[in-house]
Amino acid sequence: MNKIVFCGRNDSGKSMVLGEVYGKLRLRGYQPLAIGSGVQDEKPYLYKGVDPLFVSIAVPDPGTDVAEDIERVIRSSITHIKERNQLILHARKALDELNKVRSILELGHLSHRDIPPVAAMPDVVLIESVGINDGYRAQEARQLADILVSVVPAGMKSEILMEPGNILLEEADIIVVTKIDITPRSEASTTVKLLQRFFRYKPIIPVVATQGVHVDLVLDEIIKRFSEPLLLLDSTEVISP
Ligand SMILES: Nc1nc2c(ncn2[C@@H]2O[C@H](COP(=O)(O)OP(=O)(O)OP(=O)(O)O)[C@@H](O)[C@H]2O)c(=O)[nH]1
Ligand SMILES: [Mg+2]
Repeated sequence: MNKIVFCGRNDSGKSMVLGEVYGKLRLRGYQPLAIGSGVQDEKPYLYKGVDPLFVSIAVPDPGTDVAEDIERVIRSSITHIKERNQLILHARKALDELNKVRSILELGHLSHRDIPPVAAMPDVVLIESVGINDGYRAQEARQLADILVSVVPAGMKSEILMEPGNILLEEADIIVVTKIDITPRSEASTTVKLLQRFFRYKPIIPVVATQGVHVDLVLDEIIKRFSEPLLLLDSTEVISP
């Protein structure tokens, strides 16, 4: 399962971007699991319409940026969804049985619509890092991510952006620049240009995360990376003897 990690300093807009990406992936037929790094992430996810069944909060140890036991968190979320689906199936069966004797017992009508549908199983994981204040340095976020999305607020000071050791910018697959609607135009444009100069071959996408402006462009870049070039090589090997 592809793991997409959203990293960036605190208050940069990670949760808003993650929530937007969740919704857009749903529209394209995926079922993401959202993993936040603190209670503060829950509200923006729900605001963006993330289904609470697919939200987990895994608080990392102090000083680290993503929870070490993320695999366990994913497994336990999936187990929870499976168990819930089992209960739903049992309830449907029980309802069928009940409906058989309904008229004899003179019960009111109950229908399958009163029972929630079975949930789809997650096929992609969205993980939010904790947003350590001093920048973009947490190695574990890169190690965990199949796709690393670094979130940078448009008003971020150039000195901080260009500090040596910001590996999460250097190694990001996609850089998302947020808050372009509330940052003075010249400041936002300086930030974007600076990033473009330093990371010439990376997609650098300015967005308004709160309103979802330009998030489709982020989605396109994410989905492009779902098809691993090495996997494509494998499949051509199978096709041509
Ligand atoms: N106007 C505007 N506000 C934004 C944008 N992105 C985020 N915000 C606001 O910035 C604040 C922080 O956004 P979050 O998405 O919670 O940021 P975060 O990086 O997840 O924050 P932590 O998880 O606490 O580190 C919220 O009040 C958002 O509404 C944006 O593009 N434009
Ligand atoms: Mg957050």
